[in-house]
Amino acid sequence: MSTDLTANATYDASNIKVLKGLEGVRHRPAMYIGGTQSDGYHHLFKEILDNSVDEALAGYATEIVTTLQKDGSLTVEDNGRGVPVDVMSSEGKPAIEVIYTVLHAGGKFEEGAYKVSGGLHGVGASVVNALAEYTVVDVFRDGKQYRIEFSRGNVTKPLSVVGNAPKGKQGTKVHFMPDPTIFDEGLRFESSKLRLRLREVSYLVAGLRLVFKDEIHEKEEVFFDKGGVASFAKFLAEGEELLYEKPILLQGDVDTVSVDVGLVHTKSYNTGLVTYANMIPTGNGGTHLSGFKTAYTRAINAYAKKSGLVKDKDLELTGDDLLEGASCVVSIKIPQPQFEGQTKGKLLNPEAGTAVSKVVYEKLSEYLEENPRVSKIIYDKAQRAAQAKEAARNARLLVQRANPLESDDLPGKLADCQSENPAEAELFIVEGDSAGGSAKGGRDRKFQAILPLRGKILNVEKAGLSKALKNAEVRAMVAAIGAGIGGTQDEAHFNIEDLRYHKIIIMTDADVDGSHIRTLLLTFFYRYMRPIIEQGYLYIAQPPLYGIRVGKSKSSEYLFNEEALKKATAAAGERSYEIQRFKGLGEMNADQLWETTMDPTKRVLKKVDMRDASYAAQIFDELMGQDVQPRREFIEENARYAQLDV
Ligand code: 28G
Repeated sequence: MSTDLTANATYDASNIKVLKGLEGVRHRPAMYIGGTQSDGYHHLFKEILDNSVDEALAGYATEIVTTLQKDGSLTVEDNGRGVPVDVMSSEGKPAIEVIYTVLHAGGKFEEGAYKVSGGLHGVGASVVNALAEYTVVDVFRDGKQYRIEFSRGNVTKPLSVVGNAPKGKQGTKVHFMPDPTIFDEGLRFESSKLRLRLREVSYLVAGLRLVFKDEIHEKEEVFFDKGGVASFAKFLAEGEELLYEKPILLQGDVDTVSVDVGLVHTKSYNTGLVTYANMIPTGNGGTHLSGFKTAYTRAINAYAKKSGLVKDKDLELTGDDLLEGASCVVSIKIPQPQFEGQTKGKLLNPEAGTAVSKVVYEKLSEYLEENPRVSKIIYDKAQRAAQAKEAARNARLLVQRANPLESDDLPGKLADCQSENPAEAELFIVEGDSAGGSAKGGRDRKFQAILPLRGKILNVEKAGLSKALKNAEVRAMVAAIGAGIGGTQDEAHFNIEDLRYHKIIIMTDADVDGSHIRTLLLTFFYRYMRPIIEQGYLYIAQPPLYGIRVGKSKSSEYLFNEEALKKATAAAGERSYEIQRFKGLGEMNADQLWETTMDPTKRVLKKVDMRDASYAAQIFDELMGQDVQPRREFIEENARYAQLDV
C-alpha cells in the first residue's frame, strides 16, 4: 500500500529553483560543511543529529538512536513529533519535502543563527540531502508511517503513506549515505567520532538519552547523564584524583543568553577548559571563556579575603593558579552567535562575556559561601600552584643558563649535526642506547642529529614542571632543542624562534614499550613545547616491520604493515622471494636503519597534527593515568591525530 500525497503536476517548474540551491551545495560543499574530508563527512551526521536534538530541546524528543549500518550508511531516529508532512499552501508541497529540498537562507550555515527554543530545526537537512547518495526519511505521526526518498538533492520517491505506525510510535527516522562522488576517497563514518559527538551531546543536554548501535563492530552503547555539564567536567577529569566529590554546577540566564558551567578540581597540574556556544565546540574560546576566567578568579579571590582564608590582603592569586588541576565546561546558548572565521572556533559576542561573567560571579560566590570546606580546598591548591610556579621558574633558569648554542653546553649524548640551519636540521630522539648507536652510525651527519634516551622518560603529567626539570632526559631534550621550555601555568618560556631543528623525529620501536615512550614524549611536547606541534615540526618515524627481496633484485622493499606484506607476496607471484622481519630498531644495523627509517628519500614519517588538540588535551589527561587500558586506547586513538607524511 502506497499512496502518493501530491499531484505530480506540482513537481516540474517549482523544482527548478529548489534544485539550483542544492546544486550550489554540491558545487561548493566546503561552504556548507567546511570541506570534503573526514570532518565534512561527519558534519552530515552532526546536522541530522542536531535536528533531533532541537526536537529534544523543544521538549518533545527524549531519545535518539543512531545506527551505523554494516554498509557504512547511517540511521538517526528520534521519538519527537515527526517532521510535519502536511502540504504547505505557499509551496504546494509537503513541509517535509520543502525542509529537505530548500536551502534555508540565513539559516545556521550562513550566520550561525540558532533559535534556542526550537522552531528553526531542519535547517541542515537540505544540505545533507544535497550531499548524500540517498536519504530516506520516515515520519511516524498521527498513527501513520510516511516515507519520502531523495538522492543528491532530488526527490526520487514523493511522500507517501507506507503503512500504519506501530501503536504509540511517533518521531522521525533518517537513513542516509554520503555521496562518494563528493567526498574524498575511502571515507567512512568512524565510530569514535560518532561516539565523541553523542557523548558530548548527552552532557550538553542533560537527561537526553542517546543510543549508539554500531552494527559494524556489533556494539551498543547508551549515552545518558542527568548531571549535564557538571558531569561533563567530571568525565573530562577521569583518571585524576578529585579534590572533592560533587562537581559544581553554575547556571543562569541573562537576557537572552543562557549559561551553564560545570566545574571540578583535581590533584593534577593541568587545566581542562572546554567551551561551547549553541552546542558547537569553540576550540579557541572567545568572550564566554574570558568572561568565565575573570569572574571565576574574582569570585574566589574576593571570597578568600572576605572569609579570612588569605592573610595578606594584597595577595591575589592569578587565574592560572586558581585553575591548576581544574576541569571546566562552559556552555552557552545565544540567539545570534557571531563566530570568528569559518571554523567557528572562537565566539565574538560581547553580551556572551557579560552574561557568563555575571552568572559565574554570582553563583560561584554563593557556592563558596555555602561550601566553606570545598572553598578552602580550592584555595589551598591554588596557593600551592603559585608556590610551585615560583620553584619551577628557578629550576628553569638553571636549565636555561646553559646556552644551548655553544656546543660545550649541549648534552653529552647528543650527536649533533653539522648544519646550523634549523630549516634543514633534523633531530632524532631515539629509544635506547643500542638503537641510538645504530642511528649515529647510519645518519647523514650533515643534517641529522641523534639524541638517545635511556629507558623510560619521566611521566611529566604526573611529575609536574619543577620535577620534570630535574630529570636528566628532559634536560637533555630541552638543551638539544634549544628553545627553552614553556608550560600552561606560566608565561611563555618557550621561544620557537630558537628552535635548532625543524624536524624533531621520535623514533621508537613498534612494540608496547615503544608506544609507551612515544606517548610520554608526545605528552611532554604537548604540555611544554606545544608550538612545535602546532607548527608541524614534530614527527614520528615509522620503522618497517618487514623487508622483502624478490627474485634477483639486490634491494629490499620495506613494508609497514601486514597488509602490505600480503600484497607484496601476492605480487611476487611465481618468483622466489626472501622476507626479513624486523623485531626492533636495536636489531637493525646502521645501514639498515638509514635505509629503512632515516633516509629522507625512502622513509615514512607521520606528522603529529594537533588540529583536534583542544579536545585531545582533555582525553590526554585521562589517558595518562595509571590504568593500562585507557592508555592503550590512547595509543590507538592517537593515530587520528597523526597524518601520513612521506
Ligand atoms: C531523525 C533524524 C533527524 C525533527 C521535527 C519536528 C518538527 C519539525 C522536525 O518542524 C518545521 C518550522 C517552524 C513548525 C515541529 C513537528 C512542530 C510540530 C515539528 C529530525 C514547523 C520543522 N511538529 N523533528 N521539524 N517547523 N527531527 N530528526 O529531523 O514551525 S525535524
